Amino acid sequence: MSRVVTVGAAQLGPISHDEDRTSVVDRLIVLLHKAAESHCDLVVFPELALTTFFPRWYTDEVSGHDHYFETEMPGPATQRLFDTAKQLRIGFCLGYAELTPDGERFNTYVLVERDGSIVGKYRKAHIPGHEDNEPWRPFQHLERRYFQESHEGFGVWRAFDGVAGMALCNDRRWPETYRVMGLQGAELILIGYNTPMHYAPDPDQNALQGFHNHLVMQAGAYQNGAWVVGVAKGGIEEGVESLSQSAIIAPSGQIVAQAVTSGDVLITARCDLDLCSRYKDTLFDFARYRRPEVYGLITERKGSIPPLELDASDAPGLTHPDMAWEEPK
Ligand code: CDT
Repeated sequence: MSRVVTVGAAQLGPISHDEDRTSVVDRLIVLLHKAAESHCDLVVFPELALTTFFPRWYTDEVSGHDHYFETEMPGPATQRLFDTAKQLRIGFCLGYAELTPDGERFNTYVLVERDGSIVGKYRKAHIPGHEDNEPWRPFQHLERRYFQESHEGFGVWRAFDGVAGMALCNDRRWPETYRVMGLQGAELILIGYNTPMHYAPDPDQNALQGFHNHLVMQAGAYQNGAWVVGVAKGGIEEGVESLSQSAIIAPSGQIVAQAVTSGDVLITARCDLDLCSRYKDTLFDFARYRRPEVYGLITERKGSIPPLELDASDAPGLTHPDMAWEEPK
């Protein structure tokens, strides 16, 4: 049986702070109809696809942005999206800000099957930016103020005739994200992003945003033998320019479809999930070639700790901080 999944990456252009959910959901539904014309099985929307990227603004109270959060999914504004997708027999992945009944705030992705059933939810693990107002920046990146780090990890689910997993924006820069899913057999990794072009801590990186975006996703696809679908909310939103360049990447690491504009646009690709085994069963045959026994530091250590700087004459042979120094006999 062929396992070709036709995937649509539904890139969004800017959403202004006063655009209401009805208007945004209308835009998503237009893209769903385009996806139906292209015979898509699955449409992937970006991170925080229902609102502007509000962490660019500071509020004294953390609850100051709660009107950008969803307390239910589907909820009153998003039920139409679920109903339309089900009618069209298209699954989708949608990013939104989630406020739980316990008052926890997460940056969340939900995956929905073609029959309208919810496959799974992913809550963002790597939360970038800062917690407090930093007025020296031209705009804030306060994800660490408005979202908690989830501890649920990178799950995968049987869906779309294969094994699918999700990640959100900054997650895509970390190789562990893909590998944890790869170790669970992920064949389809869905990633939404909002990436400002300006990186205040080191503006020399601004010109490299597009390069870094594709670099990490192409590497993640190839090293894990998986399809990767990276979907942007791009363009100039509330005066801040964000990267577009949404892409669908094959398990070979090659980009097979890429957005060339920065507004609402659907790009599609026929993703043959059987292509994954060409990489998973050969060069990246994990069971045969991986060496977890020499990767211990990956989970034991968080920050990097270089070897001690010692005068070689003080400590001949000492090469690693974990090695105890013994007096030579
Ligand atoms: N949304 C998101 O995670 N954006 C980050 C910006 C990093 S700079 C604070 C990203 O990694 O693209």
